[in-house]
Amino acid sequence: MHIALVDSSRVVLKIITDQLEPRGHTVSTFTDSAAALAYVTETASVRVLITSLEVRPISGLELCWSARLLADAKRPLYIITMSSAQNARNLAEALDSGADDFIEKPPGAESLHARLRAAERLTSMQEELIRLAETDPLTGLLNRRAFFARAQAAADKVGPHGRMSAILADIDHFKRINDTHGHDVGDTVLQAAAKILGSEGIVGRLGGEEFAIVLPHKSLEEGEAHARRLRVLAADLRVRAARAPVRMTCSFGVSDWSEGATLEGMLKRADIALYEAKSSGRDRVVS
Ligand code: GH3
Ligand code: MG
Ligand code: MG
Ligand code: MG
Repeated sequence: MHIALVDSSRVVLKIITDQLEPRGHTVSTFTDSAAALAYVTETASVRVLITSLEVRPISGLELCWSARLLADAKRPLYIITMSSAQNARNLAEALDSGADDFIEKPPGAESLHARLRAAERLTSMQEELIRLAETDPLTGLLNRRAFFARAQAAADKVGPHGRMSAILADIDHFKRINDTHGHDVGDTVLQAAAKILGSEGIVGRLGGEEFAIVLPHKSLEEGEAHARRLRVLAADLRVRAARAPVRMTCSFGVSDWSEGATLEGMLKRADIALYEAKSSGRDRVVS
């Protein structure tokens, strides 16, 4: 696991690092608690934060609190506090500040490893729950809620003067595929379509046979080019079925960020373009 370790003493940092690294952990050490907070906030791979309560410039309790708030809420972070003065008050304060565990300093190697095994169990389970909550089970793409959350986070990063484009894709006459070949084949077609559509960007299944793609930093022209490639790939696909190979086509609506720079507005314009693609004959890209 990637562990961020914070203590005012380089000697303590060295002792603990020497216990952790031989067991395969990656350790990033800090004597400055503000630097540690910035690092943990920005570095998604950090699973465990071990901090002494006696650190500066921000206190260990504040560090726990801020790391809890600032680390992406969708990311498991296990926090272990350490203090040489182990007493009930420190323990309660640490846990109330968002810590998961409290150990005496310096920690014994065996108890530290046991606590890290607990951390690994818990964070793996959290990670799996987050994955399940974000994924559409049929296609493996983001579900509707996760798509909007990710797309909004990307939009916030891009900012009003950046570039971004969006594609809405909808399988043409999908109902006929279900009616002709059965629902199971319909499901297989959805999975095959998702594999093609999911190749780039933030991609979600919004419902039924409708998909959305957000391409951060891509212009309208780049979004159109991507949609045209996807259209050809979808039309060329043959999905195996009992009777005969099943073909499909998709319609695409493309828009960009430039008018108003809101996710909602951009997707609304893509939806209008998709409607136009449908009403003008399907199997095409409109922007
Ligand atoms: P259009 O070209 O206008 O988009 O026509 P369409 O038939 O694709 O669209 P319509 O909205 O009429 O039908 C969508 C169908 O998709 C109806 C619904 O039963 C089917 N569907 C929705 N979700 C699933 C799914 O998870 N699996 C399967 N097999 N079918 C689904
Ligand atoms: Mg429809
Ligand atoms: Mg459809
Ligand atoms: Mg539809």
